[in-house]
Amino acid sequence: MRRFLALLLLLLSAATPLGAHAETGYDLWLRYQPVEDEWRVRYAAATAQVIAPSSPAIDVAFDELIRGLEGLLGRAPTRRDGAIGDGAIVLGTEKSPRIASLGLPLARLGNEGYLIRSATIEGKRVTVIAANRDVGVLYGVFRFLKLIQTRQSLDALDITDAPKLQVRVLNHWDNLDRHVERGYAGQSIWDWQKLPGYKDPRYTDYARANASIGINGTVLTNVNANADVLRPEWLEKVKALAEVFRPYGIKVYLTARFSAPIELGGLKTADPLDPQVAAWWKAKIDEIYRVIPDFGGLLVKANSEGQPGPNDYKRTHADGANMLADALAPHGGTLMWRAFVYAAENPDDRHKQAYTEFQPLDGKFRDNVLVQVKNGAIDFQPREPFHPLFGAMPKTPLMMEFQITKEYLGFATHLAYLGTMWEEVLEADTFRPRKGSTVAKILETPVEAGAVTGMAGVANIGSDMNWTGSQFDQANWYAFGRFAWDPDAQAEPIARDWAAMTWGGDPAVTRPVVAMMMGSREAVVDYMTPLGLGHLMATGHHYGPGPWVADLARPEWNPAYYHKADAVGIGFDRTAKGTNAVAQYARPVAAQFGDLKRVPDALLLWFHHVPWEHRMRSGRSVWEELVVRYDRGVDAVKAMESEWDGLKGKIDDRRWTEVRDFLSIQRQEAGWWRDASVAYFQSVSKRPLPAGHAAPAHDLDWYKAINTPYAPGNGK
Ligand code: GCW
Repeated sequence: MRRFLALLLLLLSAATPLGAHAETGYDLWLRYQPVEDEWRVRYAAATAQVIAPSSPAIDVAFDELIRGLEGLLGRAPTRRDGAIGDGAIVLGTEKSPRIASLGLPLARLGNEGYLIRSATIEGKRVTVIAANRDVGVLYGVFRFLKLIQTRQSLDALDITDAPKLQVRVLNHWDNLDRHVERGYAGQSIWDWQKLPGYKDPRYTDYARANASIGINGTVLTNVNANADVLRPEWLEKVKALAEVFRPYGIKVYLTARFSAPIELGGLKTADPLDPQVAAWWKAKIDEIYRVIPDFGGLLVKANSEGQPGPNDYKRTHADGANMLADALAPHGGTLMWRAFVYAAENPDDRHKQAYTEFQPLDGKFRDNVLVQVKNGAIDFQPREPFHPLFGAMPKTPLMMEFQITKEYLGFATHLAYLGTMWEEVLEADTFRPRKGSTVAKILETPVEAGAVTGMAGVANIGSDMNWTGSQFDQANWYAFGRFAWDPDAQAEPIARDWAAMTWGGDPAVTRPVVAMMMGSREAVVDYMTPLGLGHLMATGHHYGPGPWVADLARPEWNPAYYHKADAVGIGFDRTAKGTNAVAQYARPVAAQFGDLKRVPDALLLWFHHVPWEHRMRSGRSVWEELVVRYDRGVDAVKAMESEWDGLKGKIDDRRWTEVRDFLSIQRQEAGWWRDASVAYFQSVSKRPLPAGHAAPAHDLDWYKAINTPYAPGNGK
């Protein structure tokens, strides 16, 4: 009986909100599993103590510290105020006299930075986590817990950190019916039907996860959504979410459909220069701020892929953005205006259209506008060169838009760590205005003192138990937060942190996990779009290969538009002999990309059309190299599979099995991409496969006949 009771107790004690889902992945990187005995001894002194006056952010920081210590160390002695104890982890701001008396260099930490320092207060050895604002203390607590999660020493700590960008937001492409455009992790986590009455505890865990990586804003709705979220009854729902997120330093933002004055306001026009239109928006925005006083602002997709916008009235993007920005400005709100535009009527290379349209508007946007630019000029492909707008609008705040959800990198099942892709873009040198002006530097450097900076990530979050559709896709959410905090960060240490927090501290596990992650994106590039190819996926849902597609209404929707393969050669000529898109880059960059001898292999076919016999650096022809790369990609997935097999028993069974099964799906789909692409390109090149490379399993028609109308995430 005793035994039974003990067992029951054990089971019950595991049934805490996060623990209940232990090892399904629900806990993300905040698992707080017990450290090994030797570390428990080393961390023995740690005691949570808060000396800051209670506030929503301080309270959640303290709760998190206790939760973390309890999980990691199996105990969490706590104190509130009173005498300082030995080993105390002291949380506070300058408002706490005992913190102020330490004379810490808090000033340069700004509103969100923090400091973690070993110190002595009242003769006791303590760890101070201090900040100017309460939210900084919360960020500091997460960083402190990470030290334990990644088994660092807690002695002689001297850490200061502050975000390099101000606006660090997720963009949810979530519609009000809970369909997530390009979502592969179930439905939207926003259960609008039950809001505002019921606030799912999951919203709190969402906020915790985001705060742990420094994300401070979330755009709740899809850039393609209708205007309904701006109706009063919906704003009440948004308010309920804002209340949950507020203690975690997270502001809510919404998308604004440009035609809302017509659809909601009954006006005849949405012309941004029409006074009635501006008045309607002003009233609407005032209304939003009455409901949500710290509302973050609006995000707009205009005149892109059928969305309404100022061009409909022969006005510029600046006219549209400024009208909304003016209404937001009195409330301190920010307007994010997307530069992802290309027009059906415009026959010019799609690569050039955003630059052509936006660059001349440099300096014409209000101060509270952030122009949101995708990392590349086409559309979140597995590899694209950096967008030529970075560095080309020195008077306009530009924010980065990355896509965390893997629309073009294998949906949820393919293991593809995007940290390496983002690092590649962020460290790219724009040479604007000079050498060393990396994309990261451009994002970080305000265009004038006090100007706004930011980064957005299209979320991969949904209602799936594991949040992101797969265990490894959590790493992409995590890495996005880290890069938004510090665009100069490196993918590998981020992967190491994530792996240790997510899979446990055993190096026999983390080493292979990190190795898999670091090579994973290149594997996807190889089996989908090697050598600078891009946009070769099937139509609509974008699931699987479709390089043969050439019959869609708009030219730039067709894969054939991008690869331009014919009997003679392959690739898109964007040099001066072709569309001259290279000229949109600074001269040294254009010179490199535009020169067949200097362009990196990885971008060859992005910028050049070459004959099939073109010699690569490897000595192979481009045709042979293509096949070699496709096979290399498939082989890399097989290698990941065997690496993962070796981890059986070293990690919990449920997550291990899920990853194993996903890798097997990935291997099959990588093979599908390889075979279909090789079959197609061979039908065009009419060349034999290089020796040692197998013929596709089926003929081309077989691949063309594959039809998957219910693949998830399609737009509506
Ligand atoms: O990548 C494309 C997607 C669309 C998306 C669009 C955009 C939200 O296929 O689903 O729409 O980009 O970024 O606006």
